[in-house]
Amino acid sequence: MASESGTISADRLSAIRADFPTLSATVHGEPLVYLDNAATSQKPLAVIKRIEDYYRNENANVHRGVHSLSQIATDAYEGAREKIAEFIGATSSREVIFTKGTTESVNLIAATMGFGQIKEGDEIVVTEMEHHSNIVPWQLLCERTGARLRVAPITEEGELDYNEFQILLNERTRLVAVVHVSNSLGTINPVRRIISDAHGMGVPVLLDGAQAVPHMKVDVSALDVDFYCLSSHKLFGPTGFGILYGKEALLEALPPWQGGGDMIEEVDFSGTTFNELPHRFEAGTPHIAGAIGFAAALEYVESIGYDWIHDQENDLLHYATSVLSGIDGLRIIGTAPKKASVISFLLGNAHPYDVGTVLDRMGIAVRTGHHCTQPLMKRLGVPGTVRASFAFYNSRSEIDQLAAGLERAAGMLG
Ligand code: C6P
Repeated sequence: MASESGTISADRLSAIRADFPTLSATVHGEPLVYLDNAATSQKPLAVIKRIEDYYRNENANVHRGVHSLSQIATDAYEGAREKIAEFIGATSSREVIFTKGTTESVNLIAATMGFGQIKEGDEIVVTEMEHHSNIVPWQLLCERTGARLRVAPITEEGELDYNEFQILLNERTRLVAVVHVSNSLGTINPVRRIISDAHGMGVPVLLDGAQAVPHMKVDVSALDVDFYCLSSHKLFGPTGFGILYGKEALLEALPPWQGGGDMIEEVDFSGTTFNELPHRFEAGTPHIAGAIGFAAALEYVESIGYDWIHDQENDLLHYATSVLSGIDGLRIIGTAPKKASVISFLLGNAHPYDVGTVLDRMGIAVRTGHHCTQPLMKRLGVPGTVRASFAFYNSRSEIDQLAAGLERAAGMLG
């Protein structure tokens, strides 16, 4: 059994783990070993309590009421937007659109660009390692407009083939839409270079940051990225809430998306005028508790610090890579030199689902299957993988338990 060594302080780790009630759960009578953080992260008490406090004491609709409670809710909700804008380095909270998550953020851009900005013959560049959320909205847009989806290939190791990516950029390219960190492989893409090369051709860049923000500090202004999409629930906040960041001028140039309350300035049967940013893209009663809970999650992450998160996860990634590589017949899928703390693998000829089921009986939660990246699985010639994804609250001893579970699964399934 490994001690919590390296950069990890055992005391700090156990204090942090105590912040997450679900980590004390049992599954099939065994202590939970939660290694499915890329699917969704666990929530700290600070977030749970903030949401409870909102519903107990501040619950009212926002932007609508003259009454005090509505103003309290509105202040908390718009205060959350300020917090989120500051956290991601946006120059103004007008650039922070609230959505249901990364999927809706990408769909918002794909749908609105389709009203005039993308035409027949235009091209959108993605990569082979995209999540379905960053493929299907562009396919729908291409079907609607006659534009073409171009796909930059990856190497066997799971890195972007940069030469091929550059070749795809041309005078027809209207947008580059790339995943910042691959959910299936952990690959960290060279997004600064991608943005600089795309901008050199006058092409805006959308980054799918769903798997980046849990692991690293992202500053959208420093990156000079045009659109950035993320989900609260992967960053220790509530589900059903996320962000579309967009440069103000680019958002201003897009038409409204969904129609309804809050996104309008004035409605008349002769025509409607629209609200200003960011509300123009936020029709209907929003996920108020989602925004407030997410702001609490960001404050929690700041209290831990991305430096510590990075050191801890780096330690876990390297430790797990070394321990899992020692298991007979285990093959790691995705070996890019720059990776976040995600390890996909196959165990001999065992089906990933069977491996996941055996691990679950031991209380170990991993994800199995195609991870919503079917084209990537086809490219790599695998039916799916087993994926262990680590957060800063995981420990080396949990990786030892995973390894022991895999040895047992190998014996049972092999
Ligand atoms: N990936 C996973 O287990 P939503 O569902 O909208 O919050 O996020 C979608 C999404 C988009 N891009 C990437 C890179 C993602 O990883 C995800 C969600 C989860 O890998 C669930 S499929």
